[in-house]
Formats: sequence, structure tokens, C-alpha cells
Amino acid sequence: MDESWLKALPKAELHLHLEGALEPDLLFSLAKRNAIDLPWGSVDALRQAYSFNNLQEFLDLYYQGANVLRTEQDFYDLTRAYLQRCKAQGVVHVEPFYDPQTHTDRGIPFAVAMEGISSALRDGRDEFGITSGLILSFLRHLPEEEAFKTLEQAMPYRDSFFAVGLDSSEKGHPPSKFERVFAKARAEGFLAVAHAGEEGPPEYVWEALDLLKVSRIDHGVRAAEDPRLIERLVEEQIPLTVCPLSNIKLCVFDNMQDHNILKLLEQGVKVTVNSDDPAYFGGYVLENFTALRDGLGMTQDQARRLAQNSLDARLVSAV
Ligand code: ES4
Ligand code: ZN
Repeated sequence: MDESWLKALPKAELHLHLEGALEPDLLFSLAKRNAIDLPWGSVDALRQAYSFNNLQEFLDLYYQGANVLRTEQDFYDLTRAYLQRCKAQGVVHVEPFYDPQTHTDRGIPFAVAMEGISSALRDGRDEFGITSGLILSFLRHLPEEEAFKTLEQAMPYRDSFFAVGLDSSEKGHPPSKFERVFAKARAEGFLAVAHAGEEGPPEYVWEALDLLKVSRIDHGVRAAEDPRLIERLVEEQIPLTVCPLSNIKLCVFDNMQDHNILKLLEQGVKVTVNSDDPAYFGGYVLENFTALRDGLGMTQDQARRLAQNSLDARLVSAV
């Protein structure tokens, strides 16, 4: 199974943080454009810093990197660069996240990120034929009250996103902390997704399903520790948006050889392949597929089923 066959396979990406698609080269050019001093002397020095023992170490760098995003054009350029990668890799549909609080908390008006991202997604549809829907994601290390404020700020842009999500530091911040704001978002007509079972225990996956009423689980690989949970995921065909390279970079698994995605696939769980934060974790969707081929012995039939799962697990249709 060569790379060109994997490339030609139509795929959807359902777990991608736009801020995590900020490549070091673009980060440096935006810093220059916005006259921002960086703590790293060069693009290579920044790349050297991409070594993490856990989720928190990564997040500290990710939020620091996002600081160069200041103008609507910056968010446009970031989103467009990501869509160009998708186009080159046979990704035909994307449902990216962005974290409004990462930007509003440092004084960037809500409208700036939202409008830059939305117009790039619109142009991506027209120019590249990539369909998309945006997910507004709450930062779980912050209080639920802040998530309520973010949802309120988003209401004038309600047609620009279709779902809410939950990301950032998982341990100690269970889905139950956000039960009320998710209920409000669902009452407003939004779908819900949530990161759960990346570093956190299977209980967080149960909570995401039962309390937040999510349509998909982001990551969810630790569900494998609870056979009853696996039964439920199979029975209800709840998609997991798995991110293999991310899981290795953040030490969720020691080696790709230890990753459980193909075992979950064979158990009947609706797993998909995604890149999470491709600029930080060493690759986009295609590199995640090749890593599964090289590290786990993924077969052509398995690759086909994983790609089909990603198309089946879309939550927005051709827009
Ligand atoms: C994230 Cl890998 C991961 N997990 C949780 N939150 C995130 N935000 C960006 N990447
Ligand atoms: Zn993620």
C-alpha cells in the first residue's frame, strides 16, 4: 500500500485544532508581521522544543505559539494553509476546532478569530472543494462560567459553527464540570463533542456520553480499559476521533506498536484517524495513516474501513 493510494483515498478529518496547525515557519512570519519578540532564536530552535512528556507540557507551548495570532488575516492564513495540506492529502471534508478563549483572554476580540477562520473555510469550499463545519471548543481548565460567556459571545455567529467541544487539560477537569453549559448549547441547537479518555479515565468517556450527550468522543483510547464501555461504543456506533501520532508524542502510548486503534477497529468500534495538532506532532492525516501502516501493520482493507468511518462520522453534510 503506497502513499499515493493512501492519498487518493477520500478522507475526512474530524479532530484538528486550528491553533495546532500553526507551522513553525508561519509562526515566525506572523511574529515578524506583528512585531512580536519570540523566546526561540530560530525556526529550528522552536522545532527542538517540540518534545513532550505529557499533554500539559504540550499545551504550555501551544498556547505560547498561539500568541502570534493577532489579526483576522492571521487566522485566515492559518486556516488556509491547513486546507491546502488537506487538498494535497485527499482530505475532502474537515470539522476543525478552535478555542475562542485562547484568543479573547489575551485581548483579541471574538470577531477577529471567528471571521478570519470562517472566511478561509468558505474560500476552501469554493476553491478546493473541501466541505467543512467549525466546532467551538471550551477550555476545560477554566471555570464553566467562562464557557457560558464564550457561548454568549458566539451567538451573533451562530451560523458559523455547528457544535461545541471541550479540550485542554483533561485530568481534574471532568465533563461533569461543563454539564450546564453543554445543556445550554444543545438547547440552542448545537451538537456536542468532547475530548475524553486521552489522559483521563474511562469514567470521563461515560460522563461525556451521559451528561454532555456528545455525538462523538475525541480520542477515547482509554475506553479500552472498560469492557462495558467498549460494548456501548460498539452498540451505539459512537465514533472515536483517534490521533495516533499525537498519542505517541504525548506519551499516551510508548510506541506506535502499542497503539490500540486497530484492535478497537476489529472489535467494531467506529474509530477514525486524525492529526490533532499536526504542526506539533509530526504530521497531518496522511502521515498518521502511513505511521499506522509502518508501525502497526495496518492493511489496505483496514485503511479503507478507517477512511470510510471518517466519512460516516461527519456531523455536517455538504456545506
Ligand atoms: C489538544 Cl492533544 C489535545 N488534547 C486536549 N486539548 C488540546 N488542545 C489542543 N490539542
Ligand atoms: Zn485534540
